[in-house]
Amino acid sequence: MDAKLNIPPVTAAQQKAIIYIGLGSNLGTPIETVLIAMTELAQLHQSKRLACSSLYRSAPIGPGEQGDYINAVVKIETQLPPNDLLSALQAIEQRHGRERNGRWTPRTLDLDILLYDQLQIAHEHLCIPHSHMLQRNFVLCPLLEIAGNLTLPDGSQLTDRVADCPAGRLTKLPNPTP
Ligand code: A4P
Ligand code: MG
Repeated sequence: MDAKLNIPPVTAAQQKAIIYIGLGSNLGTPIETVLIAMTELAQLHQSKRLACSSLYRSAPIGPGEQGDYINAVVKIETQLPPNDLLSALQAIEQRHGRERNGRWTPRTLDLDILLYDQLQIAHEHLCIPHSHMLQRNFVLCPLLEIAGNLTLPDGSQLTDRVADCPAGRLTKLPNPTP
């Protein structure tokens, strides 16, 4: 049992999981930040980056006046268990000067675990699949780009979820990603 999160170890140490990480930034230099974070995700311990989506510019969801977000999704094969993965992602966020000033406030970098194989976790500090992903086209569209035929842990098809997702201003950018 993981002492910090009280989550049972879902993968044996050597077992490989396919995971999807959502990246978001709307403070500082978001395009550069997301591109650098994609490189840093390629260097995660016991992991191999398999694919990066395009960058997307999206309308901000959150309180007050905020700049547009840059969003993307990265596919990774990892042997890190979910709690270690979360810690590693938070360390990357911190290196990018992430400050936590309240829910959905502007941020230099947000890294969310969207999916971890077919795992479902509902814990105060770790919820997988990520709580709001099915309502967000800035998550589902980049995910569809790199995982077209994906079946979600609830048995639904990603393509159906994209069709049902509320519309929101979203533009795919021409910038090349790694
Ligand atoms: N946490 C729980 N589950 C996860 C998970 N699957 N992945 C916990 C990562 N973290 C997870 O996160 C708060 C806590 O969530 C963490 O301590 C972790 O234990 P946070 O990054 O400090 O705060 P937050 O991101 O403001 O909260 P939340 O509710 O995760 O927000 P979201 O859902 O990440 O939304 N608009 C656009 N256009 N694009 C965006 O990317 N992002 C947000 C943030 C709001 N509006 C946006 C975007
Ligand atoms: Mg978050």
